[in-house]
Amino acid sequence: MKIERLELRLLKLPLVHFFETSFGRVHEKQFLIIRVEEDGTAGFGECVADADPYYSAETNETAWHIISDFIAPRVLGVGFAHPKEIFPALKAIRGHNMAKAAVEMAAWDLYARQRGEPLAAALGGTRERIGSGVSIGIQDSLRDLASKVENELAAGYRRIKIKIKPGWDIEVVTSIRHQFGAIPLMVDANAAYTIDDADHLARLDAFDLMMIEQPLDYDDIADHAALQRRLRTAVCLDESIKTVHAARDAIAAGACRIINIKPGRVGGFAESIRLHDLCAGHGVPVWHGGMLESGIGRAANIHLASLPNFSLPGDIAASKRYFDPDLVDPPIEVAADGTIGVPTAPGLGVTIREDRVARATLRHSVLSARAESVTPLALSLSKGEPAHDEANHPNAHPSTGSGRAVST
Ligand code: OSB
Ligand code: MG
Repeated sequence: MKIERLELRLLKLPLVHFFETSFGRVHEKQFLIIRVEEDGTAGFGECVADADPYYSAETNETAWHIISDFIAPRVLGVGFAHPKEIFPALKAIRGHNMAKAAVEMAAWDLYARQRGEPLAAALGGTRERIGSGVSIGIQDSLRDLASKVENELAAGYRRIKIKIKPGWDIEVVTSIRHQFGAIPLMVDANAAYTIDDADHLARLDAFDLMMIEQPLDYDDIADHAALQRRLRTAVCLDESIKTVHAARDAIAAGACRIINIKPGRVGGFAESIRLHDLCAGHGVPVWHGGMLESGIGRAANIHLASLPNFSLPGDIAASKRYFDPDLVDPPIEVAADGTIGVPTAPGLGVTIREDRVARATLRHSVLSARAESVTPLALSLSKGEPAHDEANHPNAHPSTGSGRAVST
């Protein structure tokens, strides 16, 4: 596989419903879509960075910069026998896992399409359907929350996750348990507490939750270990697991009993598979997280979640909860039994509606490795001078780490 052309787009889509976590409320989603191409076949990847650095340090702007200036020059025109070679080829770039993942996952899609097989087959997936859960944001009232929970249970979802924060926690869980009984229920705090809240969080033990996700700070393994010793409820880590090493350390420290895998957070599919296998080897169940992805990222998540140790329902829900219309045809749907079928067509296995992608685009840039498209501007590049791409972004300045990427 040799990527000849890499296209970046910044998109904006309104959310069907606002989504609120402990770090704020969002009404729309801005995100990057990466398209890679070889011999007329394209692969797509969605970047899960946000407009702001709240869930993670990365943003759309940092991802745009890192992909244009550092990742593209290391993949364009380079022969890879397999997409798992891409993450190691980016080792010189520290961090920026979401930027790396967007390109790496697009390359996996391209690879699978070239082989004519679904992404799940390339990744080593073993199930035909995945269990689906929902993540319900913080609401304006307990009544609003109850009506959402009721709708999602009626739709068949296999577990309900509710977002909590100080002031929206014990009372909320009490009321949901009271109204809905023994439903599969968990909470996600997005790092809103400190170890000083351990007594308070221990009150959640009374409610038989499946787990409490990321209660403490995003880089704090030691305090999560102290908290897990204190709780009967399983701790699940999300934000803290940015690398396979972090997972190894968290498991060794007893900081969690469950891990949430988001390929964007760990640098792509190859690292996700390593993380999945590490957890399987330690008897730690995993589930697939979500980042309010469009159908492009959502389809990718479904393929990954078909691997065997994804034994708990994940945050991969139907398109219509997020975007109307979504960017893919058919939209992602959940069956009455709370499962989603893994697409069987090549690659992501969904049709990307490039018309809708184009309509949602705020900014667009194309980088190319093809010698025949070298223009006078691009020629100056090979002499090591700064280049410009076709971005209408004043700060866009894709240079050529290796002198390989040239603008078309
Ligand atoms: O913590 O899992 C999270 C969304 C954005 C950022 C972080 C998280 C989430 C979700 C939503 O919980 C999951 C989804 O439905 O995509
Ligand atoms: Mg989370």
